Amino acid sequence: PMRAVAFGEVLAVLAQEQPGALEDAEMFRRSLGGAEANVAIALAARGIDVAMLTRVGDDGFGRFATGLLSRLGVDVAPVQIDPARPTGLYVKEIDGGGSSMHYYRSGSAAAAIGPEYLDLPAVAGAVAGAGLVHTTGITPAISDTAAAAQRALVQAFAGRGLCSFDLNWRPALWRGREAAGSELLAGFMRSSDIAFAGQDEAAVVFGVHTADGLRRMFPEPRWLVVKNDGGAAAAFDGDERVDVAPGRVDVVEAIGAGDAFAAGFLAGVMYGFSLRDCVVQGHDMAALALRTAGDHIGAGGVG
Ligand code: KDG
Repeated sequence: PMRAVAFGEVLAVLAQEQPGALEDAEMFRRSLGGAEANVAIALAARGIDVAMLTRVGDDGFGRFATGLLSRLGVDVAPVQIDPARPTGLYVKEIDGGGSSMHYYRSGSAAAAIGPEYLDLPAVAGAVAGAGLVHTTGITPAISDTAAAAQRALVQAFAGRGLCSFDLNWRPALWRGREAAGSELLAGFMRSSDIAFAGQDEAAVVFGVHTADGLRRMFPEPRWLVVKNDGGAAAAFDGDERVDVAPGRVDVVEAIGAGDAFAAGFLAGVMYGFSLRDCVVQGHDMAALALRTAGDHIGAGGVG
């Protein structure tokens, strides 16, 4: 099928080894995160030819991330190395019931990306050869220049292929500018062909509580998928709507499940599956992510 590119920040993850308060944690396991990278890894696992568009630091975490992506089948030729800024990082606190994220990413190599990044020959080449571009609501939150780069990418790609966008509302990144954030992300929803949103986050960001309400607010994307934690996902293709419940899963950790879902659905679209089968693929990929402690599904989520 067609080729894909994913644009966004790749993060090194340091996850607490033993559950408990972060202040008592002595041991951390290194892994890889970043919503768009998680999608790229899952697309590669589904046999899609996919390239990662990002910038990392000239540091060990950047080399780790690039090396792992490459081993998991993602084309890293467009990954730029910033000699002056670090690779973004987050610490995953694992305390009793769940995991929480603590970001160490302001001033990162990826946050410094601007529209000029798109002119790099390896980047322009990957985009020119792609039939699908995947972005999320995280990148516009990390810096104004990254938001501008994403807008330029989507505008340049419109009409040439499918723009996929996952809302991915991250309150910690929008604190104090929530209203501007929801307006910005509404714009990205409208300029996408395939849009994903969770019912909970759509309620927070757009004040809309139902899938039909979200469809009325965003008629533009041909495909719109509204996910519902643990419940049925509603998917629209034009006027058609299907609701598909997930299978039963013993959840190890939920982080990254939305990304795996998006990749499964996107692979379905790229392979020409029916709307229902695209959602089934989404749930299947999400189940893999739910069964692993890591954010991504490559190598069992390890590494
Ligand atoms: O969807 C999972 C992501 O949230 C995680 O991998 C880290 O990209 C990340 C973010 O910004 O939260």
